[in-house]
Amino acid sequence: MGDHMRSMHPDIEIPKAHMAEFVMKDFGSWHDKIAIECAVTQKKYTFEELRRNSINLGKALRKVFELKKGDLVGLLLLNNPDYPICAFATILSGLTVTMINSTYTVDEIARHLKDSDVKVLFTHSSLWDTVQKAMQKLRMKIPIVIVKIKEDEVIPNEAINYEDLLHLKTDLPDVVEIDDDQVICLPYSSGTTGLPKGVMLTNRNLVANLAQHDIPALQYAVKASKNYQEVLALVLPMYHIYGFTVSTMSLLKVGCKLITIPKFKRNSYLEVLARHTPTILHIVPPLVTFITTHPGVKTEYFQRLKITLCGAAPLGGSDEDKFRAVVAKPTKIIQAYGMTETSPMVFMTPYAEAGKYSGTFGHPVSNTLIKVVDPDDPTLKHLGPNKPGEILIKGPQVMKGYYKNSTETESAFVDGWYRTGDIAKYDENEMFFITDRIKELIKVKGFQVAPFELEAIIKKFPGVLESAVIGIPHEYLGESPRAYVVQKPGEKVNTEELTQFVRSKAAKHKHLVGGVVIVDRIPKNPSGKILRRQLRSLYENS
Ligand code: AYL
Repeated sequence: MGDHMRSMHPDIEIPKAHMAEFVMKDFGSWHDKIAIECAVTQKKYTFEELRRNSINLGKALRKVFELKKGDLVGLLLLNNPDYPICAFATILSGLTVTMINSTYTVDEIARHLKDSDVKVLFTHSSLWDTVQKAMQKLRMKIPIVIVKIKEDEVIPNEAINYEDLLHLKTDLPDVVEIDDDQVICLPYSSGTTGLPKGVMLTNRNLVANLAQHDIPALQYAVKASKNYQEVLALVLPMYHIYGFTVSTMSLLKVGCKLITIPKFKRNSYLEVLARHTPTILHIVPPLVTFITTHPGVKTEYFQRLKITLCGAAPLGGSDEDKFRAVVAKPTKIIQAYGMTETSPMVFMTPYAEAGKYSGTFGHPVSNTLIKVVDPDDPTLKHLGPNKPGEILIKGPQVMKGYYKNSTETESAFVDGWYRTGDIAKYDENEMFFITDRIKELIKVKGFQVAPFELEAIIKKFPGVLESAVIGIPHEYLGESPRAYVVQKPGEKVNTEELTQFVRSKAAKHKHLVGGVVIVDRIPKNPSGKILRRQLRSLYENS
């Protein structure tokens, strides 16, 4: 056993390419096929339209807003056919795209805009008021571009119409050359601790990761041809790295048709499955639960299904087996593991091995080095098989660092290894299994919830001395946040009002569905760090 383990896949050469051009490289071969279609409005683009519009919009962005290399463009958008156009346009123009969660509250949007120094924001009329409030809060004014969801929408006077930009005539070059090391994408993640931070993903990170999972991905996604096209029901939001890179970028790259719905609703999802009978599903564990338990789900929806990818949160072996039983076909379900900081793909079950084992996310993707270590061992010695330990990662997909946050960047790495805060083990076949999570992060429906962020909100509520938030198991959500609250001496906290207060400040997935529990004390170490494990066992039965 060596000092670390290497991916069992042969190393690949990471192409030297501009990320957007890399994705669009083969678009010409299937230019007239539909690339993306909204299941609700039926708005659609062919691959050629997607490419042309991306180039045009990119030029207009540079012309109208006089942006310079590396400037931030914010996307506060629902899933819709124009989303990838906005992203490609930004990247083709040498700018950086930051995806903002479209379910965010005013406070959360304000924080994201401020932290990322967004210069231009793309959004919808339905989010106009929220955005205005966020900007008032920040006392800032930036150009807002409105992307219509419905044809007959009225656009606010002060806004810029996306369509006008798309049709603007300019004589600028199609593409702005960039260095491989330039940050092109800035999604947000709280990592192992603290508040959400901008994750600096470079051109090389994203090209590498698309190439790294091209090999396993191509084994299931057939490149579009005259008579054949894969179809994906794209319901995971494109503001999350899973929806952005794994679903949108990597599948457009092979000519797959993406079916979008603006907001996930159970019925719309069922309609997409019924009408489009996708060949590929990209899901998260709560959707596995949905598919295996909802009475409206019919086996015939899966008649063309070839492969299902599931990631972002743990999926138990028995849920995987139940899923196979419902979709009936001998479908392959592949688990993937990764994180925003790793662009995101790190582990994936190889296609050939899918279904042979349950509850595993397989091997590291190519060009990836892994260590499994005792998190408390300062030498960080690789433990070898069958011993659970923290996963450490090295590879071309690992982020450059956190935006404007060198302290957090430094603590995220040790000797060049990225510390995941996840505990896993691998067996004799080098199949990996997650066993625990030691970082603060809570995962609700596969989305991140940073306890520190909720604790900061709770602290502002009358009567609260201090609080600690942890995730507790939830049947459908995976986990749900629960707050343990200590009251100020002589004061009482109204837990219902506190729950309501959090609802007004934080997006839905962060709501205190796990409840609020009043306690006498919160266990901490001498430097004041909350001991969440101890807290968990202390109040296990409350
Ligand atoms: P973030 N099993 C268990 N936990 C997981 C898994 C998995 N398969 N995948 C991700 N996680 C947890 O940044 C883990 O704690 O990225 C990890 O540190 O929102 C954290 O989620 C990262 O959360 C894909 C499809 C990766 C999805 C993803 C997940 C991206 C989530 C590769 O192909």
